[in-house]
Amino acid sequence: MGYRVVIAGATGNVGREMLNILAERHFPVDEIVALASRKSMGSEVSFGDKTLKTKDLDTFDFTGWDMALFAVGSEATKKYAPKAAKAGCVVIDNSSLYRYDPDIPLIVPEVNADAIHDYSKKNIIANPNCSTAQMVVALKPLHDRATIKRVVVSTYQSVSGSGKDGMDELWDQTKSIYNPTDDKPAKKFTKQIAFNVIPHIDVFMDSGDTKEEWKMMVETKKIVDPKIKVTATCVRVPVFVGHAESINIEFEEHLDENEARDILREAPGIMVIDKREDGGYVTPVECAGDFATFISRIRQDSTIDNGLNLWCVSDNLRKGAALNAVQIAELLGREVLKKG
Ligand code: 2RA
Repeated sequence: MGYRVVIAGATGNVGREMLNILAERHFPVDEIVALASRKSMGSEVSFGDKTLKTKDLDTFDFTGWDMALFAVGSEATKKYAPKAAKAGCVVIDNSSLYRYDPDIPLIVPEVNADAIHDYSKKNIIANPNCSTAQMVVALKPLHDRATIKRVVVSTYQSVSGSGKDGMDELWDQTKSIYNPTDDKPAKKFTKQIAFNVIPHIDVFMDSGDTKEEWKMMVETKKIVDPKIKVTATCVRVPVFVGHAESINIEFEEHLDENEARDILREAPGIMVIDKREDGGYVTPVECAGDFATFISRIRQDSTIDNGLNLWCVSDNLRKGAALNAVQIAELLGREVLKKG
């Protein structure tokens, strides 16, 4: 016996990946339904070798459904997630709406799986921001060994993080560069993204940080350890899929780079590709479609006591969103609902 699963937002980048990954990982599904907004209702999405016709999220009755994976953005989540939760359907939400609610667990299964037992307070579980998810997978095993004091991270985030419109803008703008009569000015992004990088993701806050940078700081504290200090600079780059991060870590005690490499090699969800030679590292185009969080360029930071640098790359639609949500669903099934 399996689960009755709802995918809300099934026609978006993340919703489609949720369906792909549920099928790839043979999640025990008795029945699955794909929901979309009224304007996308009736469109077809794939679930393994099946085709699902999307139904209307607005009128859907969640009663009798075990879990609902939401990828609809904060506004629609606010309207429909409480309705699902009240009907007894556990919500796993990819938006940022509930991540900072003290009564709602924010989970990366490789890092804080035990938090799954807190789901029952509101029948909602939050999925972290994509740039946070891959980073905390790398931080956790190192924190357990040498206690992290401070993290300085610069991100190189692909356009798929901003949705299909962002991907279309990169594609169209790149083509127009070679065809000046077909000028494609910035719309989705604040400036040209083709052959350019933009140090601005989400909105600016009074501190001068962007909300994306704030999310990395706050979510790392909630998922790993509230004592860890994080400062981030989040940058949009002309890559379709795959976020990359340059991470500088300061520990309470010394951690040798070779021991760090061995720890990461053994850690869940991580693939270490780290050779000091041409091509001995991972780049975003190689991570797209993969489940792993890739770590390269592991090396001591000799400018501070107990410092380490590393390079972290992962598919932002997978570990950064859909895969993490499916892993939470697997955890919920294994530890709580116990069907399947
Ligand atoms: C981005 N992390 O990359 C944000 C939301 N997915 O745009």
